[in-house]
Amino acid sequence: MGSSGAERAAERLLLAALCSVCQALQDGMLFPTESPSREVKDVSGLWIFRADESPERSRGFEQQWYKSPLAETGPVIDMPVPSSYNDITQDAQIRDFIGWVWYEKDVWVPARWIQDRGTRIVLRVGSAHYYSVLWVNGVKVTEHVGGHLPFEADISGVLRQTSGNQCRITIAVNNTLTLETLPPGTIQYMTDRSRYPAGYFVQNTNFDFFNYAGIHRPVLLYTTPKAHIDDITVETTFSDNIGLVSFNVSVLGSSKAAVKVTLSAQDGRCVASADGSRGVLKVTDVNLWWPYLMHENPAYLYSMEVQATAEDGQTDVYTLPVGIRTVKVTSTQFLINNKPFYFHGVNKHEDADIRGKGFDWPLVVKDFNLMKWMGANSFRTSHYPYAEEILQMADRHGIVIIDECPGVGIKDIRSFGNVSLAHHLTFMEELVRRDKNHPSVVMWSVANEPASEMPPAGFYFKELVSHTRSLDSSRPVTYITASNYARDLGAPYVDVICVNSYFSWYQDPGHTELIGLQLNTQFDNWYGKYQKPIIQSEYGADAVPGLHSDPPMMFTEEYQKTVLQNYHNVFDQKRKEFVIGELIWNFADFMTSQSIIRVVGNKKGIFTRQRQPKAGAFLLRERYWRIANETGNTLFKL
Ligand code: GCB
Repeated sequence: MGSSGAERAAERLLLAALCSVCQALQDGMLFPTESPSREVKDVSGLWIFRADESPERSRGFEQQWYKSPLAETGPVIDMPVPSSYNDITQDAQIRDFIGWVWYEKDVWVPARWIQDRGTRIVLRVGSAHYYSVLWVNGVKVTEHVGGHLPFEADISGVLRQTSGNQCRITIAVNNTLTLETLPPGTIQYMTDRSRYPAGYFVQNTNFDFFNYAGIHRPVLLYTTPKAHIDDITVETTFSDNIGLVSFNVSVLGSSKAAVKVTLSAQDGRCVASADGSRGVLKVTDVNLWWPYLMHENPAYLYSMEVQATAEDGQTDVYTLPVGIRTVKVTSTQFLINNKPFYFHGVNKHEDADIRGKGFDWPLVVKDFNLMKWMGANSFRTSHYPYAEEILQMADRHGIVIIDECPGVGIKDIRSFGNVSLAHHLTFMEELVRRDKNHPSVVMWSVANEPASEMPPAGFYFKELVSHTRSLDSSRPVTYITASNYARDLGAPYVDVICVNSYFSWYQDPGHTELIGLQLNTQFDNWYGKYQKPIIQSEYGADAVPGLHSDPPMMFTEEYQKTVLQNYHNVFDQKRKEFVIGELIWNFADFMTSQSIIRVVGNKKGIFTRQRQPKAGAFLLRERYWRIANETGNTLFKL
């Protein structure tokens, strides 16, 4: 691949990034659900796949692979969707591929969808890494910059104009990361011909997880009536025993649709209703949404049915789960429903054998079972937004979420420029639009460990945090810092200080006896300077499962346990003051790129990548249940 290929790919990325900034989010992004007026057809499953291995990665576009069946353009292979493509084959070139890959699937669209001109047909991709272009029957229908978030296109027109109810979906996905993408990266050409062949290049990144790529979440076709509910925004509060749900419904395709909103309790009883696209519902004897282990009846969800009836009499119906709760931050506390909430939880990754970052229900349900088993009440979506289905599970189980955007590895000063900032702001808009109605989401995290000591970081984070607040005033905003309190330029703008530290691991490796002193200093410095509550948003140590030594040595299960115990001693003092949470790094072992500091991935999991507990998991389990019994409103049995 010559330099022009990657430059062209980068250029395409850039153009699309700018384009999406100009369009700034007019439409909603409701999760597709079935209703009396809506149908959903999941077209995930087996797709065909072709990586564009041409030196410049541009052959697919030059030869217009989207115009004809992909198999006619050259050799194709089977590829499951959703899944990362990297670990599916035996081919290291596919595992490490950088550039455009092509996916295709032929599906049938029900004839009645096509015939009924009042039906709108939408194609939606849950997420693809990172830059995608979508065609239906050879016609381009949309493109999208950024992984981890959904994008969709109204394809009714294309289907009605082309070959009836046969629908060939082609998706080209490019995983190239540049200084302006999120996360950022650089393509580096190796020009020393005595060491590298012509055109040799690598993708550099500054994050510690494998750069999995492909179509990571389900691909759906769904319908709505032409006049349809485009977006719903809900905000909740309460006073005494009265819950208040303010709603705002936007309808597209009709300027005079009559909107009716009905809120039902879990037993189906209607508890409030209103007419109009905006308003406030009052719920007497409200059942609040409480976190897991904070209440004996956690995660109470009402069901809000929205009906929009257009002039022609057609009604669109959409049902949204609603949890009524409040979130507030003081200088020493995090309050949920006006009661102090202590985060005892985990950091996760979307990561597993074979499927990489591909969405997988068995894995999701297993992970929730494990979190509940260990008494975790929260997790952070390190280092990017997780699948919507995961947030829905968290809503239903009362697991509290810090929702993070993929601002990870921002270490190069050129990634603090205007183009990067514009894309970052747009990303936050898309994230808030998607996740704003989840009661489980209690805080936005705009980045992880950026180079926040570099001078542009002050302006960058001021803009980013204030823009996020303007999108959603009901939740606090943070970013995760690893820099020294005295050199951090973004901290003045956040609501909660989140700090990552690895005493006795990256600093003073082997010296667990220093943790107490260093961690106390860390907390006192940050609190002394900012008087904001603090979450220890990462701490931990690698443990290769089955490796033992006493006295403990690095990489053994005993060492991981000892590090945790030393941190916990300090947390137990400081949580009486201003420390409001602890999130272990990491829930499970996960894959990284190959390097001399990783032995087939990062081993800081308290579970293995196959979700089996290491010694540290049992330690945390005892601790979390004990804390729940001290801080919750009721007694729980382990
Ligand atoms: C960190 C990063 C996380 C890494 C972790 C580690 O500070 O936020 O992405 O995986 O440390 O294990 O090095």
